[in-house]
Amino acid sequence: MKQNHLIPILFACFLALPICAAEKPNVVLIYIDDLGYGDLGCYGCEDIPTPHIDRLAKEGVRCTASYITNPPCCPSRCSLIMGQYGQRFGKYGMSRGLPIPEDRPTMAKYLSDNGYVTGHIGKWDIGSKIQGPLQVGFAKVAKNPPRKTYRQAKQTAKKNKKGNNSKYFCINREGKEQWLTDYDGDSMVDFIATHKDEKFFLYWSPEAVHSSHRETPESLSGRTTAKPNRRKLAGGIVSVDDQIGKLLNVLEKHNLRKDTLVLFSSDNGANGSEGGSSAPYTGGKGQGTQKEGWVRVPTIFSMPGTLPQGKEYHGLLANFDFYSTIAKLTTGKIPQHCDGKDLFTYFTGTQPGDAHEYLFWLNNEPGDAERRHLIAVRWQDWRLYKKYDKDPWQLFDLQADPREEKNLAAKHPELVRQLAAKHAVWAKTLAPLGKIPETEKTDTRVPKGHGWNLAKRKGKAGRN
Ligand SMILES: [Ca+2]
Repeated sequence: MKQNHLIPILFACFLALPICAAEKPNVVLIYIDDLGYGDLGCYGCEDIPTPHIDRLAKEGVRCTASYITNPPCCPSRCSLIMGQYGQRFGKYGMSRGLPIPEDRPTMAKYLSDNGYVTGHIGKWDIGSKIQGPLQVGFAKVAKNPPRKTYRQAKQTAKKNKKGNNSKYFCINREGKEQWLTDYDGDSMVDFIATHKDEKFFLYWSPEAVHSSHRETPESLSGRTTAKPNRRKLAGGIVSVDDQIGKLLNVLEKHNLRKDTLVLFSSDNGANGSEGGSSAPYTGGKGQGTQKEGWVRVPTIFSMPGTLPQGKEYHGLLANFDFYSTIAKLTTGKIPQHCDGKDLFTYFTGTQPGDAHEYLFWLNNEPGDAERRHLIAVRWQDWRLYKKYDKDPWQLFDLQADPREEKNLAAKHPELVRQLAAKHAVWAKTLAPLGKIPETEKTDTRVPKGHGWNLAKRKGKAGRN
């Protein structure tokens, strides 16, 4: 019977799903600033509607143990773009201005060298002052639109000497005020419509939802049921969700949804001072930077037809896995310098268990804010951490105690010893603390205006 022959063929195809997919898919990487683990509908949030991000999860893989090993903004992004623990290139804390290495390709350069049109929209905060997006592998970057100017400093998002510029209202090409996140979404649509017939890699890393949200209009906040302490932030998250809606629309319009990996994540945990939530975990930005909520972030991979849909993946992974996963998907191989794994093999079940048996933290740069110091290990359900070298280790069972209220170090000394020993072995493989160059006068990071800035060298983005 023909039907009987068909079943094994279909089954074989299912097992080899990534191979059956488009040969060179597009990639849209979305990296939200300070978005907490508990602030999306698909992660249990009830007061902020996020239907489009929830749809990504429904049509993809929702990761429940996705980590930032190098918080906050700057180190997180450096680790992401290099596909490595930041300590592999001497980054042990914020260290803004520390160059990213040039002896190994950034994610953008790797994809550019493999025939991709590479574009960036939004906040950069990577590398030294002369390492802007156009210098490290992006072919085009959305210009930074002019911001609305307030007459009185007290109305601005930032009270500083530079003037009364808005953080979240820009002036668009038509001369009208527009919410910056919304403007970014239009830029995403423009990029995809322009490059729909090529293979593209788009990296959107908005200012959203970094503080301060004091300008958030009621037209956004009013769509939530959030309480006053998080109502402004909630409006900012609603706008992010709107842009995911635009993104899905433009992909569908050009029949690219199945040919495009959409990867959605956050650069570090929730900002408690804005009312951000790490639920069911505790901690986050500003206060609680030794706790789980500072480093565990929402992460969704969506690629219908290639990845399973509506799946939850509970294995340990980190943001440096994104590079390896994207490289494997687009080129079939992973650059040698990468610390990450091809997550698709775990999502599709080809590989069982955690993508990483252990994840490590060593964020103790002498010049960084001490409140962010963190030395830690994750293994299975366990979290071992301390703030300073001299401190005793604390051990928590995150499954039984997600709020980290019961230190079990005294109860499990052998486990503490084993995990600490693993950390010590890992730490020996790292580079020494990097030095930030003293003077670099040229700042090439964020061009001003509307439209796109292009890399100078035709056919080959970046400096080398
Ligand atoms: Ca951040």
